[in-house]
Amino acid sequence: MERGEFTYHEIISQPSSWAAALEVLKSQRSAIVSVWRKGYTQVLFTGCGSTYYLALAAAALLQELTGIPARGLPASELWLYPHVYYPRNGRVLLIAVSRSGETTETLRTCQAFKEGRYGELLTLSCYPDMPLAKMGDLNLVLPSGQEQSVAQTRAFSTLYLACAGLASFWSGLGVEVFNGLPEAGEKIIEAANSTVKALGEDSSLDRFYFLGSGPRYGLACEISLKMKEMSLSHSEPFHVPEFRHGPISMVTPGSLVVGLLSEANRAVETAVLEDVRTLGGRTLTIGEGSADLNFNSGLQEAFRNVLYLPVGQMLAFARSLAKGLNPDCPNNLDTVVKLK
Ligand code: F1P
Repeated sequence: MERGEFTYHEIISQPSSWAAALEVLKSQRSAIVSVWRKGYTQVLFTGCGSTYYLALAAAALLQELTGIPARGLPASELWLYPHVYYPRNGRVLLIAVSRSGETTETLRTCQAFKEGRYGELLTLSCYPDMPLAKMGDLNLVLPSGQEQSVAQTRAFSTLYLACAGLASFWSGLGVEVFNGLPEAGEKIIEAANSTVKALGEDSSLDRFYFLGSGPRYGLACEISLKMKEMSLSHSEPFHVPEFRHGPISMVTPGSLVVGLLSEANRAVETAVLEDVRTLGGRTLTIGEGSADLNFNSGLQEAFRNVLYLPVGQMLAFARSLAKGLNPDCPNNLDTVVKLK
């Protein structure tokens, strides 16, 4: 078997996995809408590792679209410090996300949430027979996200897309906001291939920074995690303008700063990347319209965010192979973290 065979297949098959996820959303629409009718003072998304970063991205998107306060938190925080995070009054919607559906911290958080009667629990996972998929008031299962690799790629983007689907339903929209997304995914995977391969194989690069603001910050965190897990490289995520407030000191000719550009704040964000180039650092910009890698999707910003993911995953994958590693099996990491 080739190094990275599973991960490669999981990365390039994402668009069809997204199409399958959209079908699940369509079929569950009325159940999803009725969960929201109960009314919440606070929505909390939770998960561990990749799915924690997903929680950050999904919470930002949900609040942007619905106006209801939403936060993303690691499951361990909610499990160990519930009083720091649950409001004293009002009803909470907890949305627990897990590829495996069996990560201990996530399960313990959900159990304690139910026992504490804080509100409703919605779960999203990829395996119907795992414990998480039986715990919620509503359980959404996205089998197309299932994976053989340890590091999440297809699972992350598919579960994230499902969360974006919740946000679209709960803001009164339908799945048609995602029309053309799988096709746009195929296009960006094809268009980004040679650029990310060349950067991934460039041994003069020794540090990577991923910048994303608003609903893109959690995605920048996830891409940075891919770089660590798959390629054992120094990598950090930041909100875009935050990069100037200290991290910019680290810029050298061996730095690659990747900008997940927005539409509304494009000028502010590209100025940060210009500063990096002035200091001799390298940059790569991704977004709709003028960017090194242009999605050219025609989709609304809130519903095309998932397109940043394959580009970052492919960069990490190329770097991993170039370093002689196996992207399918990151060092010291298991597919699921189970505590005794
Ligand atoms: C999340 C997790 C991550 C880890 C790796 C494997 O599990 O364990 O913490 O970084 O990507 O997955 P899950 O609860 O989403 O299955």
